Amino acid sequence: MKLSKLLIGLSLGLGFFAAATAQTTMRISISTAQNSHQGVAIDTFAKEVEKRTAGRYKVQTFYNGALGGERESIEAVQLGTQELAFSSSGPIPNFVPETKILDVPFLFRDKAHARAVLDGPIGQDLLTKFDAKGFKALAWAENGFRHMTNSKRDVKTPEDLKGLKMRTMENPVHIAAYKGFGIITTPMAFPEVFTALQQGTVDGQENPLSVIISAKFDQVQKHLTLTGHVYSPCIFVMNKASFDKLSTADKQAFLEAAKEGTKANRARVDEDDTKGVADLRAKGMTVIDNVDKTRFVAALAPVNAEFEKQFGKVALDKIRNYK
Ligand code: EAX
Repeated sequence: MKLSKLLIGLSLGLGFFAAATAQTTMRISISTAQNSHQGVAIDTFAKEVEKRTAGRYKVQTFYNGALGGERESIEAVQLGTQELAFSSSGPIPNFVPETKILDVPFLFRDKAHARAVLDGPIGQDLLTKFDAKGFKALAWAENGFRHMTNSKRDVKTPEDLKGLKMRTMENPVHIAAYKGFGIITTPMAFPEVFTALQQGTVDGQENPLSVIISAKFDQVQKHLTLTGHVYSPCIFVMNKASFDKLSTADKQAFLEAAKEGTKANRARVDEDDTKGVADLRAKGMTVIDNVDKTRFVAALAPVNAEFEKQFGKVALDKIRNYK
């Protein structure tokens, strides 16, 4: 009799122990390499989630578009076939149209301005718009100011862009803007870009230094011009149902882990911006770092008039003038 009671007690104890230490594994993906501003974002996030939930949750990290491009990954998070993604804002307006305004060229003065807007009431209000679309947006992060690269010629003025076949993100605001420069636009998921540049399917692309460096675009692009024409946020998105299932404490843990990821991400962008130009020149790229940006802004005047109609001067000025 005693042995059976002992065995029942033992199996119950093991059962409770197992329940207490059960670990749920979730997946998060990026389209850049692990050794990048996006890689450090999700690696920090994953470490912080496991630490802050005492091991109740483990986040498996995937790099280089292993689970698909950014748009595919965001779709998978919306459907719930993938719990988390870290993405640039590129494809986001296709899911949450309110975020389109962030992609307007020359909207932000510098990174400090962009970070203040995203971390302040304007950016935080935009995060709430994700809920109705099946996402919990955990935090804004950073891709950086985007610059133009190509394999054909130096770009010193907006006229030099005319006729270049450039890969763009699958982003309606970018496509409209770059057509305004006379660029022949080819929207494409990021994991296909290196090969497209290598094969000459497109002449060029545009991305922040952090992406140009981590994607080794110096191997397939000769010319870089620091146009800084668009500020590109990144974002941590989670499947809403997966987030809602978390305890209050674990919800807080995921939100704080995302904030820690953003801190590491922004620090890496600052580091890349500091040394990136010298590194890329050392690797053989010609870098034009003194363009007259007012000429590029002026070249977009007709398109900007459209953006003022689309987004409203008040909303645009609210961002432009945010301190
Ligand atoms: O990883 O698709 C793009 O150009 C985005 O900048 C992406 O985040 C690069």
